[in-house]
Amino acid sequence: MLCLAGCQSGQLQVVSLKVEMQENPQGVSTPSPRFSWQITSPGVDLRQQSYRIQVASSEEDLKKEKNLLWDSGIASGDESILIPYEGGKLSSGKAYYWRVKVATNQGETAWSAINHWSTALLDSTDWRAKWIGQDTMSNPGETNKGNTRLAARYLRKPFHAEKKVERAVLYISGLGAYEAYLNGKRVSDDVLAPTVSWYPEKVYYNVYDVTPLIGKGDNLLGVKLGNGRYFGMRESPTMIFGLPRLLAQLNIEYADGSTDTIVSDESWRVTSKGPIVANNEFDGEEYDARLELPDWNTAKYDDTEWLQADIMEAPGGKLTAQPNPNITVQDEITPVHITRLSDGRFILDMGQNMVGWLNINLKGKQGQPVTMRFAETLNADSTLYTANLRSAKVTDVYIPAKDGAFRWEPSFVFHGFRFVEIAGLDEQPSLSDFTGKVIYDRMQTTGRFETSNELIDQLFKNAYWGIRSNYRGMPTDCPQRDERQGWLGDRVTGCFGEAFVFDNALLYAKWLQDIEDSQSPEGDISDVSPRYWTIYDKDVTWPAAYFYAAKMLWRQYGDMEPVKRHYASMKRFLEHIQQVSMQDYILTKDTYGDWCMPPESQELIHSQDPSRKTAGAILSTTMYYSLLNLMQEFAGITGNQADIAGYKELAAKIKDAYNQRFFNTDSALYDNNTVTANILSLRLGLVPEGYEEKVFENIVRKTEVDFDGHVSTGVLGIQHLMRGLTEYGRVDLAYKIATNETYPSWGYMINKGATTIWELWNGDTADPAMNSGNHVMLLGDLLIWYYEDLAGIKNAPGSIAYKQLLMEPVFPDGLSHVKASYHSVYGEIKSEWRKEDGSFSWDIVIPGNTSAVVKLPKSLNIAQPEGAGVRNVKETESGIEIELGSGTYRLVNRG
Ligand code: RAM
Repeated sequence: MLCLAGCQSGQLQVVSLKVEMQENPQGVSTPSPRFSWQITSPGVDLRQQSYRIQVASSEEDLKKEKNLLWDSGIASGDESILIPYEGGKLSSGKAYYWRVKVATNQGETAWSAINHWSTALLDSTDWRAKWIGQDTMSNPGETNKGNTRLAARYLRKPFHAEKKVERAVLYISGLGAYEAYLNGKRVSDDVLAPTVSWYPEKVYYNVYDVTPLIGKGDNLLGVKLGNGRYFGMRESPTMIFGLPRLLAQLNIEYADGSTDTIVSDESWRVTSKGPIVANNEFDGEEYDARLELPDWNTAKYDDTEWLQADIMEAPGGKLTAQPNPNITVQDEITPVHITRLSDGRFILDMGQNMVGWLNINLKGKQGQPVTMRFAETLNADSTLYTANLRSAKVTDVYIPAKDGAFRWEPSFVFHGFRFVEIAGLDEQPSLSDFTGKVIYDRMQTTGRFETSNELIDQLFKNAYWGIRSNYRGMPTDCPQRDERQGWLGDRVTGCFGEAFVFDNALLYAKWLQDIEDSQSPEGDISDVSPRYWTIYDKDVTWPAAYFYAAKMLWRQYGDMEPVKRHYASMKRFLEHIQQVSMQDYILTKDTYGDWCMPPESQELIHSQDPSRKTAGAILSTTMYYSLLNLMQEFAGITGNQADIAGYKELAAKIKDAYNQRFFNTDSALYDNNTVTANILSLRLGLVPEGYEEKVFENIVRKTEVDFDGHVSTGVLGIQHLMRGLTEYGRVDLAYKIATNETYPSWGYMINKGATTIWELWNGDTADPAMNSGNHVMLLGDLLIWYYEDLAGIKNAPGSIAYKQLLMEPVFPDGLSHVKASYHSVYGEIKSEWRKEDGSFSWDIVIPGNTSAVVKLPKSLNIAQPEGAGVRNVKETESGIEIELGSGTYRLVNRG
């Protein structure tokens, strides 16, 4: 029986209002920002029939419906996400207010709460500030050679505000990273701002409403400047663009209508003789409290000892309002254990591999450095294991100015660590003296996942920590060693899985811009973008992330802009690769192979056994083929229909040539019959019709016989393994792989103490030269499988952003309970099933203004549902198919 309960609580209303996917954002630069909302209702099968949006430049005007900049009028239809503004031209640097109401099949809502956004500086002439800094390295040991070293810069500017302030907005960029203060108070809790970029092409600035921070009379704008990626960590291969620099403009509007502008220029004062004597993302931060500049960021400080600020050259890239949120402290954890080593040092165990820093509250001795070194694991003798950090020193130093208690945390560095070695303490500290600050881009956690299987749950937790560990204005490969780069290959398919757990829309949209900004004039994509390591290899499998992530943003969030914005650049890449890397319709260039597949010996990083390795041409040709298919879709949605035929034709020729070359029709084997070769051919659509089952049988045989039910793929094959096995009917094998505890498997990592995901299947035994404990690339399609297959939360064919769900869970033997939720752009989707002793129940929640087709197999003997919300029920050969409107439902089997 289908029981209907009240769905979302409360009355019919519009909630979760967003502009450009953010709540009340500051500094929006697009001329037609897009509005989104969700609708909740106590009733089921809620459908929006029309909406009406109003925009004004003040709340009063909006309430009185006076001087409206836009009144959409009653716009019929069920669209409720990313509706573009179509009103009068928006002015630069202004605040705007908006509200929306909708009509539904259950009545009309009241006007929503009033929300707002502000525009960025839309014309370059709005900027009057100059780039400033200190153009010399004036402290001992400072260098831009080798491992760089440089002290933080402190900059300040006093100003007066005699009149009542109506609105004050700070527009600011500081490269590599800044912290801004007004009258001693931080202007926001963002850290390591602004977001990273390819500086020669793009420089991001942030916008903060600082009205409440301005006082009557004397005021002080102060900024601390760190090195970040601008004064990079190494001379090579990471880059150094130049000494840190600041651009700041404070626009003040007074109540009497007059205005004032405070800009960075040569009237500012600067010093690099402050307490942060060194800050290097790889090596750590050194803080000498004896050099503190008390009250430097307030009006009362005397800066006569400071220097006049130098005018610095602009960094070159286009000054652009940052479209994505900054990094913030997103979580805090306390350590679980502390050990004293025989030499008096302490080892702190955070209980979790995390990324961020340690806030310490300790007792020190004047001038005696307290040194903290960070690492992911320990040696057998309980000392830190640092071999896998390569040249990264990952060490923070605090030098107390006096005897006694102090509290400190760094400003311009972060570390990837679980363990901290602390030296320089005379007293045993306690666990509560330490707080681990977990940092990543400000974003909502959108997914929860629990099952009856502990390992499946732990693996989800490891994935969750791994993903949040590697978001820092770009998705990075790792957070701990001297690398930390935006490697494309690691995210090709992973980005879809990540999007179930985190709202990563703005992060990925921004990263696609980094990728385009890093493109070579010929059209090649750098395997690392922003290209702090420039790698133009004319290959395919890593650049594929550019296309796949654009598709993810469209499918998962309904955001078509990235596809539109980058279509021309994607096309250029494909044409370039066709010219330089295609021979007889085979893509010949591949750099990394099926990277990090489990090697034959546990000490190896990469396999040397030809029978395990997949030929590069197989990887690049299958992936290129899939990009041509994606481009056909992209061409369709961007109005480039004329391109479709060309892509189709090329794809067909590639498919033919590929099968001629690599497919053996007698045995249905691809090349040397690796799981990766077969599964990519199958899942990416290259297998000749009629051979699919046979190719699949090879995958199963290889996995079961040669690898004893274990994974045999690297980063490429793993992108399709779990879904591929499930799609062709072997969910039991997929489940076995997901729950294996012996090598190679995710469970093996967990048994060896991993709290994140390793770079290598054999991360405990392999050479430390390339052996991070916190990578996400081996997750492949695991999280997609969790959500789409185990929980059955999936876009219906052709549906975008879960407007129409296809809910069809799979039920591997051994799993009796799954409880999953996902916050889609329309609202929270839930799926919780239980299958025990012949009884079955499934609780699902379908958000307002969406619908679902749910499918369950005949074997479950589901009771025919009825009632409101049930739009249609079909008994089919294979089971039952029910079409449901929004609401909360419970499906059970016939008793
Ligand atoms: C490693 C990186 C990354 C991978 C490249 C090819 O150095 O950590 O994960 O994409 O190599």
